[in-house]
Amino acid sequence: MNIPIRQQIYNDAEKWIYQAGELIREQIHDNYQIDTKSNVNDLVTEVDRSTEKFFAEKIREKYPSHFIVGEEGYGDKVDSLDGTIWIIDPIDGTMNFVHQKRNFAISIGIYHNGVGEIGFIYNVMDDVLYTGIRGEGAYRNSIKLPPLSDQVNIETSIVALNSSLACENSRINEKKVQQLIKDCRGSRSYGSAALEFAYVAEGIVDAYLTMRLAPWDFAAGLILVNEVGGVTIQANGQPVNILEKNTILTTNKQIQEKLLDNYIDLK
Ligand code: 2AM
Ligand code: CA
Ligand code: CA
Ligand code: CA
Repeated sequence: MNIPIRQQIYNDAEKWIYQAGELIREQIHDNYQIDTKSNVNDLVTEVDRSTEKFFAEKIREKYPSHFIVGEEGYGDKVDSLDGTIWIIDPIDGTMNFVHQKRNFAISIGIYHNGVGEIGFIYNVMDDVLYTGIRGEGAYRNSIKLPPLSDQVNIETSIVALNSSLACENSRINEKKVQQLIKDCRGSRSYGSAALEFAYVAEGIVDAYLTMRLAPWDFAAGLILVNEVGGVTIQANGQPVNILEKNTILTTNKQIQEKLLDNYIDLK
């Protein structure tokens, strides 16, 4: 992607994210409508929908040739990586949004011909914006993040994962996950995939493992983690498909190898 165009897109996206964040903060104590999606614990609110609509309208007005992939249905039907695609999760961590009124993020990944160019993860209530720009680095509120440590052992690592992975389940060997939880220094579940990616990029969490994420959950995070020298793959070691649901392991290369060899055993 041409650099001046990328800068323009970056500036617009950043401006819209701060505006959307302000709108969300204004509504956080309102009596907004809460619905369920695939199951009773899969929540969506009016605020998720209005926030995605806000981005879709801004993007279509300014960049009519760009494509939008969004969780809440305001995007386009996209089945090719050609062109510029904005992959948007208006609120990542809706359960946290509803129950905790914090610990959720706006996540936007911008891809050009399949290459991740710009990633934004905005922790709305903390007013912390993580950004990643291909080839330029990753930032937390404009402060550049250092490269990930490559010296970390499992024993000194903090691993983020969905705690249901340690329960009996049909997708991953839960005994190995339990062993990982025992062997690592500490495990965490934040309930926002985007923030979990951001924490890996920031180096405050060493790995994040999860069994089912959609493009809008990982599109931005993958770019951030790349920029600090980390890697994001499927839990079976294969590359991630940007437009599909994936299992996800994001971490530095050393831990990735140890996790794949010793702890991740897919059924
Ligand atoms: P969401 O809040 O945007 O739906 C929760 O552990 C994390 O997994 C959140 O980032 C959540 O994103 C994501 N997630 C992906 N698919 C989900 C589903 N079917 N139900 C609930 N959370 C889901
Ligand atoms: Ca959702
Ligand atoms: Ca999400
Ligand atoms: Ca969401």
